Amino acid sequence: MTDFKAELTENAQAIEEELDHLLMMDDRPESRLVEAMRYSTLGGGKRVRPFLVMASSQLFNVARSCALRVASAVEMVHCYSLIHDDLPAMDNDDLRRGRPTCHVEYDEATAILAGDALLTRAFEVLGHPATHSDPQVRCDLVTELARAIGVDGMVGGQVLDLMAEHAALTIPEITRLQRLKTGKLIGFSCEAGAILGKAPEAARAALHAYAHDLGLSFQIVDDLLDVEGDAAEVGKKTHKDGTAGKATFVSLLGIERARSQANMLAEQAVQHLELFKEKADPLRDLARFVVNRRA
Ligand code: GRG
Repeated sequence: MTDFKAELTENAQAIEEELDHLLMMDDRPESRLVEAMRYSTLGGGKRVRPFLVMASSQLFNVARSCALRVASAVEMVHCYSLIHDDLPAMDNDDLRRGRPTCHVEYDEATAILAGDALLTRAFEVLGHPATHSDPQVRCDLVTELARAIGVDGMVGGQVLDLMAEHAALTIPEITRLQRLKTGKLIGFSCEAGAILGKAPEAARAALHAYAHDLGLSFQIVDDLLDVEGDAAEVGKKTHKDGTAGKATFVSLLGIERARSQANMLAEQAVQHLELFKEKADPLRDLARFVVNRRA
């Protein structure tokens, strides 16, 4: 696992450089907006989703420069979702990645616009010829990402999450909510390599199945960290779900069963990778990292 942590850090460094380049700031009247976009995107986060894009791309020998652009676009979308999720109208959080949230550091209007601009920049990056020489591949990337993060994906999941504050959800309902809210973007990250590499359908289906289990495992661990974690270590406010009276995997299953479910899902995720032999080792390590993480 120590070697894997080094690999994750190395990958995060490469993503940081690419994001720094893609979010370049020059001197113009709207620079404060770019500064807020950079504030919320650079210098933090585990970069799990970009790692998934890079690792899935390696399975199909995709050019590193292309994979880095897609990985960075995914991270921009993730950071947009964090900025908007932290706003007073949503979770009203003041701590993210160990620092003041975007609307606290800047102001609410700037935070809304920084999120909007990160989202649109992500699609601009995917549509650029440097991302892939084949326009059909670029079109597929754009369509699949849009599908993953719109009403049938992340934003739809967020709406269900807001509604959950006033409803007692069951396990199947929470599972569906989380599959949309976090699972779909994780799914796109895993399948991005197959899209870039024009992989056979069976390979893409295996990655889809891996992501399906990994995404849920990731979310259960997030719920566990909310209960067991310490804000200084996790980098965001903890004990939020209990305070809000929100039904989560942990509140419904209890800590022990939630943990064993997360472990079981991570191992199940790994089993979908057999087709790729040892080339998928980074994806296997990532699944094990996800269940053992402390932040
Ligand atoms: C507001 C459009 C909109 C969407 C919000 C994904 C999401 C939907 C909100 C993010 C807030 C949140 C706590 C989501 C649960 C998913 C999750 C565990 C996010 C944190 O992801 P990590 O752990 O964070 O990968 P880092 O900081 O490491 O990138």
